Amino acid sequence: MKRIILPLAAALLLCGCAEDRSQVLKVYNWSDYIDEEVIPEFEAWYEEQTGEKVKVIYQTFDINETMLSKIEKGHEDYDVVCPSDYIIERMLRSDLLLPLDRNFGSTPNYIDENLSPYIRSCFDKMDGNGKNANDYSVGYMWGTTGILYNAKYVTDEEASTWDIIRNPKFADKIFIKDSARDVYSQIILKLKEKDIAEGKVDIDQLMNYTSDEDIAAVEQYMKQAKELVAGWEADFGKDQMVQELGWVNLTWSGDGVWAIDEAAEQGVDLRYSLPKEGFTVWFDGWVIPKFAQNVKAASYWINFMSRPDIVIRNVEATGYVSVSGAPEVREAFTDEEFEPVDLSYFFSPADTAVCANPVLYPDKADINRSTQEHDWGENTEKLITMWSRVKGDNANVFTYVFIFAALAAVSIAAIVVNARKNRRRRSRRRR
Ligand code: N2P
Repeated sequence: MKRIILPLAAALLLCGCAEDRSQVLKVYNWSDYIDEEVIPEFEAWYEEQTGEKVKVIYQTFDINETMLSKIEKGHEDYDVVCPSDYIIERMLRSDLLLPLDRNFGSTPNYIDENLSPYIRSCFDKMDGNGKNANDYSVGYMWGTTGILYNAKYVTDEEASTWDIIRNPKFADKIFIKDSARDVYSQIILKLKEKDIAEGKVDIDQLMNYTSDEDIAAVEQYMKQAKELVAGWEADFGKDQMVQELGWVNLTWSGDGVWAIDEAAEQGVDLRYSLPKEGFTVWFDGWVIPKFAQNVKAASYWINFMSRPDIVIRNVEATGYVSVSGAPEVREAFTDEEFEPVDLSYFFSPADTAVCANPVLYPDKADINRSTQEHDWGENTEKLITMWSRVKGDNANVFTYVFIFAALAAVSIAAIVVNARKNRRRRSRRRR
C-alpha cells in the first residue's frame, strides 16, 4: 500500500494538486498597478488579523478582455480580480461574481469608511441586471482617458481635440492605447460632436451607440489615424513619451501622471489634456469571481487595499488615483504647487478649492463633460472584430497561410530529394 501512496503523494505535490487553497490567495491585477512591497505586507497583516497564514500568488494582465476571457472559461480560479467598470457590469450580468462579505470581525472596515461619494454613485450607475455593483465590487483606482503630449512639438490647442490622432504633423509620433472600448468611446464623441452641441444626443447615450453604421464610422476614422500611428500600446506608451520617441499618446490619466513626473526630471515638458468633445471616466474595481477558492482572504485583500496608508503608497507608485475619499488621502495629495481644483464632488461639499494635481483629480467642471462606459453585451464581438481590422491583426491570417505554404514546399522538396537519394541507393545496390 505504502508503495502506491508515496509516489501518489509526490505526484500530487508536484502538480500542485495538494495545495491548501485556504493558505493561498490568487490575485489578478493590471500590470504596473500596485506598490509590490504591499503584497508581503498583506500576508503579515492577514495573519495578524485572522491568525491564519496566506501566500499571495500575484499575476497581471494588460487588457480587460484578456482577463475576462480567462475568467469566463472558468479555467482559472483567481480569488480576486480588478476589471474595469463595463467589464464589472458584464460579469454581474453573467452571474460571474460573488457578493462581497463585509464582515471583518474586529478588523476595521476600510472599504465603507472611506469610499468617495462620487465613486459610489458611479458604481450605482452600472447596470448589473438588478444587482448593484457596490455590493459586488469595490473601487480601486479611477481616472480619465485623454491626450498626453509633448509641449515642445504640440500646442495646447492641437491637443484640445481627439482629432490630433489624425493630424499629419505628428505622423509616426502617435501612440494609442490598445483598448478598443476606450478608443471607440472617445471617437464616437468626436464624430457626434455636432449632434451633442445641437442637443440631439447626450454623451451618456452615446456610450450605447453600437449600430453597424456607428462602428463602421469609427473604423473608418481609426483607419485614417492608423496611417500616422507609431504603436498600439498597453503599457509602453509612457516610456516612449518620456524618451520623446512619441509626441502624442491617447492614454489613461495615471500613465499621464507617471510620464509627466518622469519626464520633468529629464527636462521634458509633457502635458495632459481632456479634449473639448468630451471624454470618459473609468473605474477599476476589485471583484471576487464565482470560481474563487479563498473568498475570505480575497475580502481581506480588498479591505487592506482600501486602508488609507496602503492607498497612498499605491497611488505614489503607480501614478493612478485611488477611489478613496479619506481625509488622509486628500492631505497626502494636496500641494500648494498646484492651482485650486473643485473637488467637492469627490471628497466633501466643503472641498471646492483643493490644491491638487488636476490630472489625478479633475476639476468638477471637467467631470461635468465626462461620461462612463457600459457593457455592450452581444455587440462586444462586433467591436473586437472591428478593432482587429483596424490594427491589421487580420493580416496574420495571410502570414499563417504564407508560412504554411512555405513549410509545405520545404517538406515536399525534402520528400522529393529523399526519394531521389533512395532511388540512387537502390540502383547502386542493384549494381
Ligand atoms: C496600468 C493599467 C491601468 C488600467 N497599467 C486603467 N484602466
